Amino acid sequence: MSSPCRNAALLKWVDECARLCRPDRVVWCDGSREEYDRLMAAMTASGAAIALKKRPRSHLFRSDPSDVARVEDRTFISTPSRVEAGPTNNWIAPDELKGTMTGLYRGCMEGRTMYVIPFSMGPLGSPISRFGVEITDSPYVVCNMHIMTRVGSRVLEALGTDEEFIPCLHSIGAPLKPGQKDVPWPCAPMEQKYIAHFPEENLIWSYGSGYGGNALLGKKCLALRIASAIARREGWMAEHMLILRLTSPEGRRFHITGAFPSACGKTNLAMIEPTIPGWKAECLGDDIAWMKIGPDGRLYALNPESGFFGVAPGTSYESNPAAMGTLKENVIFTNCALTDEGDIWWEGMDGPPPAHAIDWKGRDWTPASPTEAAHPNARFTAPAAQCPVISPDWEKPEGVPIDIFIFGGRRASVAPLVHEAYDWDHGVFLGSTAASETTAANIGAVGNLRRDPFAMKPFCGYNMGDYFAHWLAMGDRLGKNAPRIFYVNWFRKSPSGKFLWPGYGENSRVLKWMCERVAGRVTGRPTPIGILPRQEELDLQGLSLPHDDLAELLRVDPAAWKAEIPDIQKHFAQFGDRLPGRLAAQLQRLRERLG
Ligand code: OXD
Ligand code: MN
Repeated sequence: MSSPCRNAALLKWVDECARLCRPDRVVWCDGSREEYDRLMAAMTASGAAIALKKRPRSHLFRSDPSDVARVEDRTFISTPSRVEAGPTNNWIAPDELKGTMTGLYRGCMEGRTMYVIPFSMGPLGSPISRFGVEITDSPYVVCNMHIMTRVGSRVLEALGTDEEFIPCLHSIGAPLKPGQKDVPWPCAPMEQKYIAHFPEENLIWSYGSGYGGNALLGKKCLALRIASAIARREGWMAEHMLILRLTSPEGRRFHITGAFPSACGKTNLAMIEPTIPGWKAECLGDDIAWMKIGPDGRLYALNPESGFFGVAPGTSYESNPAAMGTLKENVIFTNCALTDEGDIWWEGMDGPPPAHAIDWKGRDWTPASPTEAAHPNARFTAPAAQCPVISPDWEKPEGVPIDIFIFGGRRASVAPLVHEAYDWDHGVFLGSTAASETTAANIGAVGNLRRDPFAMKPFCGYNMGDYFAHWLAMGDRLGKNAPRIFYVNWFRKSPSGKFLWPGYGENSRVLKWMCERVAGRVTGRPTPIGILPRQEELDLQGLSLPHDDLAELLRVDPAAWKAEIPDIQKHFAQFGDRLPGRLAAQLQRLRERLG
């Protein structure tokens, strides 16, 4: 097929990649519905996809059991010096990594088609948006990119003859010999997987995995790792944050962004249905926020994605009705279970489990089976526009002005339900020390406590110490317009291991308190760790929360916090002289307040 592209740099790069990867053919993706349906039909015919009888235009994929999540151990920030990548990233020198990966890419698309996907992160025409082009040999990736980004001819048109783009090269790393039969989910062994970022060149190379953030390169690779490095250079922010609008009964709008580690309920909070009367919520994004200071000096946030790549297990009409409403049609499901009626199922979905299903590995499953039917990191890929609570302003080119930042994590103890930072520096301290128990979103042990600063540990494209400094610098620029900073923990447990807070829609009660703090309607109470609500300031009408549970949720235990200090010190020490003195001063102040 002759190329529809007029952009000289893009043509040259595609030509170089084709010579290196040696695909049987090159296809320029036009982003049309017809293209999506054609690829899905081909994948259904080959056995890679299963068309779901119960959901129009929806398909189920089962990955290789070794390729089920992001691979942080195989993810690299390849800056010229190790210190630029910092202690929280894996590092290999660019020459060495390029040498290794070039060897892997050589001939890696033999027997396959190379797809060229021009895409835009953010709506076309927005001053905040950026272009990327992903080259991939996975039609599954092409279809996911159709949902997660704006793709195709309109982007190619916007790329014109010389518009800049971020090149993203992806291969599943599984060439086919002539006559060799393909498998449903081809990928390379773990030790050959590389998710590589070259921030100095704005370049992304990914090899060996077809799953999620490893392969949909607009998401974590471009919109977080590379964008965070660009944002630092250019003076804006690329964050692992949901974006939410809350409107009070009086009609005042509050815009909130929230950073939580993967699989800690970010999508649920993004689509919250408030349980408190008169408050309305709209979703603007569930995973990533790009934020720039606007002409009025406030911070404006835009979601660069156009779809949700959400964790399926636990999603139900009870926990997240808006997500369930989004999943009725045009959805890609990965590693969910298949019911005998031709629908998907996962643990935690409403109603009783099916009497029989096919599990994510393609085996017969019944409720008596010893293993889960869906993988804990099973996902749905769904268009954001289908979300019943999507805000009419979610694609507003200039974004929305942010009032509130929330940080949080999953902690059984120590962190109370909510506390507010005393000021910006203290808020940056809270973000920089955020801690959470690990989840299935990454390959590795689940349930261990780790510090995940700003929920960006796996996603910061440069030295995290410099990233903290960038946050401080943004606060200096924002001054009195800076959003207020809060820290939440929906996951605190009683000594007997029971969750103390009901979570989900009831989290609106905590959001309301934050809005009332912003509006100056409540004072809170100062504690050594920050400002907590007075018990009577939390709107708990209609909620039967035992008094002791409330007291425990809002309890600050100085001894437990003092015990945290050596761990925070150790965490900070890894950044050496890149740790801003202002954060060391915050730690000292916390120590003093704890007495
Ligand atoms: C995600 C993640 O997929 O954070 O959003 O893992
Ligand atoms: Mn995420």
